[in-house]
Order: sequence, then C-alpha cells, then structure tokens
Amino acid sequence: MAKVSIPDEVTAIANDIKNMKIRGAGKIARAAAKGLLIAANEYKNGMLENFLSYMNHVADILKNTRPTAVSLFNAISYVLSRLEKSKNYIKSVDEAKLIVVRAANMFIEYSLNAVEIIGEIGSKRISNGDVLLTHCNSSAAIAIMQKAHSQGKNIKVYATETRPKFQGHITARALARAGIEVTLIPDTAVRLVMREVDKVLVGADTVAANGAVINKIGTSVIALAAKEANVNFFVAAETYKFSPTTVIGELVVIEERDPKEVVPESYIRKYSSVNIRNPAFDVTPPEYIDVIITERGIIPPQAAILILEEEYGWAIEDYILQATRALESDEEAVTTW
Ligand code: RUB
Repeated sequence: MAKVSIPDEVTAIANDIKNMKIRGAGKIARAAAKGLLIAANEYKNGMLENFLSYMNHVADILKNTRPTAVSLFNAISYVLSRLEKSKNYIKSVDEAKLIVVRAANMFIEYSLNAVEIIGEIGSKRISNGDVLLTHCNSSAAIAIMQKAHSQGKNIKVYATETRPKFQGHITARALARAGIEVTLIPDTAVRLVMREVDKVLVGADTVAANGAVINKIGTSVIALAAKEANVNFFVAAETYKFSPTTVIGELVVIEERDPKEVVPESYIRKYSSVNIRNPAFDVTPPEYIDVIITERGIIPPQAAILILEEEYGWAIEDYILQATRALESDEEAVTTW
C-alpha cells in the first residue's frame, strides 16, 4: 500500500493517550474509537482495497500508546471486527467508512451507558453511613459513589493521592464538587485509616480470565490491607475491560513509565546512581476481591470467565485456533529439525 498519512487529529489523540492527557481505561477506549471514526471520515481519494490496511495502520498507532488497559484493544477490535466481517459485501469506500463510523459511535454510546448502569447497580451495595476508600481516578467507581449520594445516602470517602501522578486529587475534587464528604490521604496512610473503612471501591484497567484485576499501582496493597481488616473490596469494571487473550494464558503487560514521573527532571541528575522504577499498574488476585460490578450485573471474580465467554466467545475461538496453529507449526519445526 502506498504510504497514507494519518490525520493530525488522530495523531493528537494517540499522543494524548500516551502522555496521559487522556487517561483512565474507559476514556482511553472511547478516545480510541473516536480516533478510528475520525480516520475513516478523513480517508480521501483512497481505493476500497486499501481502506482496511489503512484502518489497521491507524489501529496500530492507537494500540501503541499504552499497553495495559485492555479496554483500548477491545474498543479497537469492536470497531474493526465489524469492518472485517463485512469486507466481502462492501462495494464502496463510503459504505466501509459508514461501518466504522457507526461501530465507533455504538461503542462510545455503549461505554457511556455502561458507566451509568454500573453507577446504578453498584449504588445498591452502598449503605447509608458507609465510609469508603478509593484509589486513583475511576469514572466507574465515581459513578457508584455519586449515585449513592444522589439517593440520599450519607457517605464519606477516603481518596488516596495516588503517587506518582496524583490522579487521586482529580477524584477528591470531583467527589467534593458532587457534595460528597471526601478526605485526601497519602497512599501510605491506607493501612492506618482502614479500621474506619466499610468498603474499598476501585476501578479496573483489565480483568483477567481468573478474576485477577489489574489497576493503578498500589491497588493490590490496598486489597491486602482490606483483607487484613476484613473490609469488603469492590471493583467497578465495564465488560470491555475483560481480557479475552488471558483465556489462552496470555499475561497482561504492566506498563513501566518514565522515571521522571517519580523524580522530577530538575532533580534527576542528583539521582544518577540510583535506579528508579515506575510501574504504572499492579495485579490484585481474585482471592482479595469480593465482587466485580459490571453493567451486566455483579459477579464474583471467579465468574470473569463467564463474562468473557458471553462477550468475547467469537474472539476467543479465533485466539485458540491461532494458538493451536502456532503450536502445530512449532511442533512441525521441531520434528523437521
Ligand atoms: C487509571 C486507573 C483507573 C482505571 C479505571 O490509570 O488505574 O482506576 O483506568 O478507570 P491511569 P475508569 O491514570 O494510569 O490511566 O473507571 O475511569 O475506566
């Protein structure tokens, strides 16, 4: 295919995801869908034969931004699988563009609706007088707290600062704006305040087939402290945060970000002989999670596989087929050798 340029607006979306101007797994997914929509609309004077590879190229640029949140990959495959499935029937570029635009809009609408439904369903698990603790900045978790508050439940929330990028400050301000009593604490104060907490409520970047939840770094330590104190640990996650590739045993990649987010650039020279690591996410095992609140209902983490089968059965079959073929060709290579 001749080199096709990507619209500036799409490049800007990819950059914003990478440098975290757009962040949070749900927002990232919606931004990726919007990127595909813009790219389709901007495809000019191209041949239909090239449209699919152009869209795959745009998808690769968007996928190459942040590796952990599976919502990004699921949003892209939601849109592109619809194009792929209808490619033998499409007769013009305009028809192909329409499929992408419709699918992207459908995903965005589904996603916004899912967060609202999670708010509704999750609020039923919050009682009047509850003290909650949340980590990082999750729209799904915030939707639950806001809904519970709007139902007249008197709740108090501890919000962790969430080093090193301090997304907890965004959460604290959003909750305060909504009229909820919120206390901002350093991440290191979690175990101390846990004795006052009734429920921990966090979001998710990825839910694995075994029910493990991948979320902002520090989440798993909070889960440990909650378990120790016998405090319920709730996760709010839309179904497009469930990872189909984990069904065939793929591991979730944990993003490691620039050390300058831990030690600011102006100080970094003083640390030239210090190793600095900045992992952005960690894994909370299913044993530490009481429930996952999805737009399809509340499930124990061990039922994650059922959501995956229902939502991604078609994709999983493809992955299994691909994995079997890869295995067979490996075996063939070994025997030939
Ligand atoms: C954000 C984060 C959030 C989840 C869920 O990490 O870990 O808890 O993405 O958010 P980062 P939401 O700031 O590194 O993107 O519920 O809004 O999808």
